[in-house]
Amino acid sequence: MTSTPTLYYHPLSSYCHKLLIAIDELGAAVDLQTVNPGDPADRAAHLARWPTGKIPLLVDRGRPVPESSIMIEHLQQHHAVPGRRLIPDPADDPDAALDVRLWDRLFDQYVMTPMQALTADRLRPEEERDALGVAEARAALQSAYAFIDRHLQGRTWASGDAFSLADCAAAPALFYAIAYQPLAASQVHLAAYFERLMARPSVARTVDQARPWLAYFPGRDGLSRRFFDPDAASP
Ligand SMILES: N[C@@H](CCC(=O)N[C@@H](CS)C(=O)NCC(=O)O)C(=O)O
Repeated sequence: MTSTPTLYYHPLSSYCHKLLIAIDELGAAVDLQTVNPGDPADRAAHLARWPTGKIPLLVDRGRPVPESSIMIEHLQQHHAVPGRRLIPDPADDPDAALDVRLWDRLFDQYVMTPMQALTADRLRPEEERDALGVAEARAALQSAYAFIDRHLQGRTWASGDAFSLADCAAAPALFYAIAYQPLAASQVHLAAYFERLMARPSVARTVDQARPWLAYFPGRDGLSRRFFDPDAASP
């Protein structure tokens, strides 16, 4: 009998969004358990589950399965509705599988990472803010937007023809990054891709479950009003 894995997560977290989108796409049954990394007791309990203390974390049959991309591959292998995939079968097309992994890595490292640096800076006391670090993170985002925009010309999704792991990584990374560093007007391919991502039902549902929490996102003032209305919010 297949057991139901538990996903330790928080509804606002970008990497947790990556997992929620993938779970939805794969049709996987997962129990959700909220972790608040800002709460000392929650954090201590979570560190005991896995030593990095990061969310999301999947626990399957008592075994921790860390790191978002590995969790998604694990869910695909063991818990997906038959026939649903986010990474092509390497036995069918090894290059297609590699390309999906490449674009997953590029979104995590070149969009998610500088976006997280900007969030971390906003959460610091004023006197500990790092203007140089902020400038570098903004420049990193601008450079990533430029190469991703070029890559997306003539494409629907980030890799191949189908929605994939790479798009699961792209959606939350871009959702939060654009709030800090808007796209340039010329980046029309990336702008259109962002709209396709936001219209994808799995992504729309993930954004919807985050809406009550967006008032706590430090970059909330940069979010489009369709996602967050500061006048309607009551944090
Ligand atoms: N490489 C990890 C990154 C996960 C990550 O950065 N999670 C953030 C939330 S979006 C986190 O746990 N932050 C709290 C902390 O670092 O203590 C993955 O792919 O799962």
